[in-house]
Amino acid sequence: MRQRLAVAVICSTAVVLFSLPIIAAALPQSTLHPAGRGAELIAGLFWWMAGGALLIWALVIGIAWYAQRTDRQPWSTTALRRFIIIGGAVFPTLVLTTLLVWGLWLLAPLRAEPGTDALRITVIGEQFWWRVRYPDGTDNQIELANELWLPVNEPVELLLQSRDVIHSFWVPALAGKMDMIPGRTTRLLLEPNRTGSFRGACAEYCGASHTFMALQVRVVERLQYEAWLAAQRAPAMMPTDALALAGANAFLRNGCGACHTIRGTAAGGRVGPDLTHVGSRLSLAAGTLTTDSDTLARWISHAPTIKPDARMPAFEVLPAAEITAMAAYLEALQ
Ligand code: HEC
Ligand SMILES: [Cu+2]
Repeated sequence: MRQRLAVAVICSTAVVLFSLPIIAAALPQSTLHPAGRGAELIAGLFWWMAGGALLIWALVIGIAWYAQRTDRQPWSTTALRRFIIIGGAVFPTLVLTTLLVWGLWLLAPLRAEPGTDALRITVIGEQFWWRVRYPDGTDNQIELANELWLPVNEPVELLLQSRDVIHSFWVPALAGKMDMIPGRTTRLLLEPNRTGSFRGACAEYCGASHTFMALQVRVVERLQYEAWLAAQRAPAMMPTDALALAGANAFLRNGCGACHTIRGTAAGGRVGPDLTHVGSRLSLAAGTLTTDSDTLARWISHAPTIKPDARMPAFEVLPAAEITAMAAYLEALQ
């Protein structure tokens, strides 16, 4: 009786465990709902492993169930020995060797070199955000932050670097993880095959705000990608609205330009994210906040409270009117 109960408990636990990945596949940041070639290969490996695990598990439970029957015939020593050698040594060796060979074989397509004319984007890990550099069509690059827009069905090579500690670049729907190591450039090949928005995260603990280091990837059609890049390439427009204009002055007067660049203005700092088009960004502070003016004002006054250890000082000592004006200015930087 007790054995039957044990089998029932084990079975229901397994059903719950095996349904977890199926539920997870529906979440926005899932390896199991791939949108790129790398992620597809990895998801394929996962499903075969999960299926195989289920099968082996059923086999083991079947044997356990058989073993607790009272009417079974005793086994001879030779039969038992053969059973242990095959089941305990030969079978696991075969299964693990197959998985190893398969895993190594997967590495080649994941590490392939894209053509020389492929899009190459540099992504640099910072505490706690992503500095992104796109080629601008000439020999120069434009600098953006915390989001990547990619044309669908085209291979893209990411050149990954870090300025401080080890970070790890991971957009589960598109490809596997790749460490960003100070002093080195690592590569990651992305080949998105479906349009949409995909969330990514830093996958290597990098400090107090590691959890607030997310990024958005937008996979779009080629034309939409080009329109976006052209808009990002343009310098910032001088605002026409009086409040935003006051904000532009306050931005320079309060020294924000020592850390931030706004192309087309005197602000040319290199410490923090480029803010030329910050109002049009999908998120603020690396996937943490929205880009409306209220949130911007809150961020400017209390950045390190919102994001512990963020390398941006709090400006709560400034008059509220100046903060509101700067927030209006930044929101208008579309
Ligand atoms: C000492 C350098 C420094 C100064 C001075 C500074 N910032 Fe920042 N700022 C940063 C850093 C670093 C970040 C990135 C923080 C993060 O996301 O982890 C940042 C982020 C931001 C962001 C969010 C950008 C994005 O795309 O996520 C805004 C907006 C911003 N700062 C506005 C300002 C304003 C306005 C001032 C002046 C009142 C200012 N900053 C002064 C370093 C600075
Ligand atoms: Cu990180």
